[in-house]
Amino acid sequence: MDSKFGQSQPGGRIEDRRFLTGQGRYVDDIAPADALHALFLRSPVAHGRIAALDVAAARAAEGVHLVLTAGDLRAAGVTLEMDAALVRNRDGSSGAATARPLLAEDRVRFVGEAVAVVVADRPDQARDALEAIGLEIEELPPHLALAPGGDAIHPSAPGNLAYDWAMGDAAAVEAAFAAAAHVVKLEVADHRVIVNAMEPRGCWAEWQGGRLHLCVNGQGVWDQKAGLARMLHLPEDAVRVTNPDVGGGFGMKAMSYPEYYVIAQAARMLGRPVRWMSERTEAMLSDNAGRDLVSRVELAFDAGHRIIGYRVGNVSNLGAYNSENAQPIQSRLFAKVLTGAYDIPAALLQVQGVFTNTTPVDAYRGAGRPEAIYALERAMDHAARVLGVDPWELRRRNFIGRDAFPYRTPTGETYDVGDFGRVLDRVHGVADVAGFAARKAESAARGRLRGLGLCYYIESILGDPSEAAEVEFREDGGVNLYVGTQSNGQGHETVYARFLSERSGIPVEDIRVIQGDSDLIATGGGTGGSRSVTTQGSATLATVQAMLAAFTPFLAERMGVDPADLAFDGETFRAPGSNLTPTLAEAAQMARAAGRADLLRHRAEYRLPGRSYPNGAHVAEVEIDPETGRTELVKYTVTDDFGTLIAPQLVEGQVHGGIAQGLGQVLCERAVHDETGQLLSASFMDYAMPRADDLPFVTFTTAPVPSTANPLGMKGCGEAGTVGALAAIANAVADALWERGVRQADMPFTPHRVWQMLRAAG
Ligand code: SMO
Repeated sequence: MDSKFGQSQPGGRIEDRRFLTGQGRYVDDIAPADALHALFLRSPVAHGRIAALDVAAARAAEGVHLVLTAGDLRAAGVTLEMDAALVRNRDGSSGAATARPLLAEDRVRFVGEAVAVVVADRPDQARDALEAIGLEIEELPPHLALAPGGDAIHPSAPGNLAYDWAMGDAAAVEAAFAAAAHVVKLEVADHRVIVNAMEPRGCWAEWQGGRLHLCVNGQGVWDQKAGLARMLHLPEDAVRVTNPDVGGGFGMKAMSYPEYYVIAQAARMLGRPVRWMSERTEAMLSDNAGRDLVSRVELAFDAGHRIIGYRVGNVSNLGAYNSENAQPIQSRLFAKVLTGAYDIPAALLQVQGVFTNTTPVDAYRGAGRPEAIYALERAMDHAARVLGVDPWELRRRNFIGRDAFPYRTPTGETYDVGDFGRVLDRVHGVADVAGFAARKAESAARGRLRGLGLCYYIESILGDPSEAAEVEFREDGGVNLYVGTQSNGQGHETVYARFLSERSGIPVEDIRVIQGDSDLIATGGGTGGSRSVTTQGSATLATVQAMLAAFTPFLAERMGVDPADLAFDGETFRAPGSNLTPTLAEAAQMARAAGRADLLRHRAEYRLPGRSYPNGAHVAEVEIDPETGRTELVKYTVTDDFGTLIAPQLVEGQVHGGIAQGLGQVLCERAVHDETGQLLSASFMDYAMPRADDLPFVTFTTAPVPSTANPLGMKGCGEAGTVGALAAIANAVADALWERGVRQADMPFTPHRVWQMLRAAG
């Protein structure tokens, strides 16, 4: 690749001036001035039959324009049940469908489930009207255990078993375990967390000229557009969906939610804009949660500590309904990196999903891949301790060799390239692992336990492998770049504008990146699965190539040269025999003057020929005060292989954020329900988010091997920080606790829980 490209791009983010000066345009900032305010009545109990739902008083209340229940939606011809992806059971049948209604119809199945909506002139009027609704519920016993059983929440799922799925070669795994010199087993709990985007979910809708416009803080507009057309029975061209600036998505905002359809329908029925923004507790109750599974992990080793078989059984909590992508996460997506960075000949994943009377669970930063790597990497460190071998050596001995690529895993992924040994060597030096013993002694002198944890992760990027980019030369001399991905704060505007500028010579300040409007952009894959910069960059590159090709004959004629002699040097077109050296902007001006509108818009699509596999090593050191159980992350080092980097500074920022989210789950965050299914951790007083001073300085380095699966050599970086951080930090805690006799150490490592583990171990 030309050295002009790649590792350049210093300076801050273009969008930060807007964000930091209060000029961000978030969904709640830009609702139409005359929008009515909607509030949802939500179930106060986890499971019950709706015995009465009387909205007459609410309808008559001051300022109220509309009250809708499930019956009203049905009467208006709205399809009530949302769609969700289902997996195939082991016996070939389909995983259980759950007919999730937009508003609860005759049953409520989790605390926070929407039952009715009130639309009023002012929020306080809507609140008063909500309180005037007569909702009577006959309570049913909730099923809350992370295990099949209990009265069925859905008739389609007897015993609350959502699905029973498997992948792998059971016979080969059986044989490997029978032949093993050592078998190491570990149960790995990966508890439920609440995503807590800084900006809670919200939307507004307007109905204008027979068309619906839904503005929502999502991760892409096209799926939502299709969903609205389907559920509200509108032609697709009568639906416009926009995503403005979005304050954090993390997978949680990638899915559709009942509220969006209800608000859209309310606006349609009223012919007036309607707005809704969740409050924090409401968001904690109604946003899809993350993780929530337990994995039983078994590793079979030969006498030389080579892994010859791997078996994982997990049970995961789907909550009360299938959310859009929930069933595939702990099954198909978990399977993608089941065997991690290791050359394991035989593997088996067996998965059960269960319904419980809790908020639905869906994608959260990594969606299945952090869970798989967490289980595997906890087990690797555990195995090293049990077998009495160095955890670094155990990994090195089992790595897929650098010459083994492309490597096909037992679950059918083809890793294109990698050099895991080189990454591990690098991080070993940078993390000063050699100095750990001295640091541990120094901690001990202060009465602290110190632990070191390693995680070698690999990830598979996901999402739509196709993306498009369109460049439009504006009348004012500037350029619009239309993209199909969606920034939720990652800095796409900066990355895309600089990328286009570097490849087209168009000054970065002349480029406006336009995202998130289904009227302006025909198709797109949105943001998720660490796909954005790889797919959008590749598509932009294809668009630049198409644009240069389109201008060539036009300019050759103008310049009086043979098209074959015309070259673009990154800034200007040149040809021997002509002293004209137009830039692309100048070429566009010439085209406009010549009436060549076709040269003012250029669009190309690019489809990735394969997936890429970011991987790397995270090394964490923790200090624990055994008197209080307080755990502090004191040193953190990462070496990543993200392939070629387009914007290194922003990549590092993604890793920092990912580590912070991993640390949150490992040390403090946890969704806690009581025995009736009430969410006890439903505010920031009770749900502990990590804070800036919980994080040490993160040392970040890369040891890239460019991917062969896209023209840019990129691998994706958005989720990787979280994938690596979970096991690295948890392994460090487990390492510190091991010498005190703790053998089963599950996160979150809150002071109380760590103190209990130490006490229980004596
Ligand atoms: S958890 Mo993501 O937006 O694939």
